Amino acid sequence: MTVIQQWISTLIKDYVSEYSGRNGCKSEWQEPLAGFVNASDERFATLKESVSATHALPGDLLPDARTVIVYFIPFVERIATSNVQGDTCSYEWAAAYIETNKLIFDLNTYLSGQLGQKGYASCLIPATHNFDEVKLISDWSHRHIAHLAGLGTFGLNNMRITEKGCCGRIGSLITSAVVEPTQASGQENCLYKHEGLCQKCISRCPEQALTIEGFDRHRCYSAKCLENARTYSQLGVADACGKCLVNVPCSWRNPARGPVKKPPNAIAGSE
Ligand code: B12
Ligand code: SF4
Ligand code: SF4
Repeated sequence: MTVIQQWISTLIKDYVSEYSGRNGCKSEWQEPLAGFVNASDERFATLKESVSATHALPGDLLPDARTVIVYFIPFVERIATSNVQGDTCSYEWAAAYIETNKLIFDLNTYLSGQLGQKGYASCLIPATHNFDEVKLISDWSHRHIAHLAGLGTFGLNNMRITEKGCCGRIGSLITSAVVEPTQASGQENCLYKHEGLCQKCISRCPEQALTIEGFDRHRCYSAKCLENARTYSQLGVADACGKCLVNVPCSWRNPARGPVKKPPNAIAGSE
């Protein structure tokens, strides 16, 4: 890791580790992962085809853009475990959705301030709700930015599966600071894409919005996310679900790395 990569990664880790408990925030997170992509990387142009013709380039949002910082903030396991049972998303998952969106906004504001003290400009991007409500597509896809930075790989459940799994949220920030880009490992992390196995995410979807043939984003949104938003309206806009992320092999780790080694005193068959 270079000095500036290390500096930014540490700012992100320290900020996230100290966030829980502030202003009544009850959610907790594991240590985040960060990646970097050169703002003039030619692959940004491909997002106008793979995401939408109106997908922004970094320079559209920050004229002096040099780097896009992207990070993945994993939830602690209890938040995902709470969302395993039933078809309605758990209270903890809904609250973590809202609190992590706020965390991403606050973290980006903090990073922008730290970069500003060194003379660099930044452009803040929200975690979500920056999408077209008819097409359900955003002009800034954090997942695709993570793809360009080599942070995780796309799973069958559409999530970025990182070395710390997929149960968490992604944020990004454009800056005029020059930071060396990070690279993909070259390995598929999803067991289905890696070796044609698993498909557990598909069987967990209560609405059959996620199938082996594809993903029906409108069904996911109207049948589940908006229903959950109504259930938890007292929390804010919790248009979330996440059943296809929890209790699956990629929830917490990169499953393509092989089975988890049991500690020496583990009881056989206790999993
Ligand atoms: C609009 C939106 C939605 C819509 C539509 C989702 C969709 N898949 O299109 C709705 C409301 C339905 C939704 C639902 C959910 N969302 Co949402 N959503 C977004 C939002 C705002 C924009 C996504 C977008 O524009 N997608 C555009 C389409 C075209 O791209 P895509 O969805 O990523 O699909 C692509 C991949 O599948 C890709 N792909 C597959 N394999 C490969 C391989 C390669 C090599 C490449 C290049 C691409 C690729 O191809 C598709 C087209 O390009 C982002 C935040 C943001 N601004 O980025 C969050 C976001 C994607 N959502 C997120 C989450 C967690 C969810 C939910 C679990 C809800 C929840 N929080 O409980 C569900 C999951 C549904 C699912 N299984 O996909 C997270 C994902 C985190 C992660 N680990 O990856 C994001 C990034 C929010 C965040 N800040 O963390 N979401
Ligand atoms: S549950 Fe299995 S098939 Fe689905 S995304 Fe995770 S590893 Fe891939
Ligand atoms: S978020 Fe819920 S409704 Fe949407 S695809 Fe996943 S399990 Fe299905």
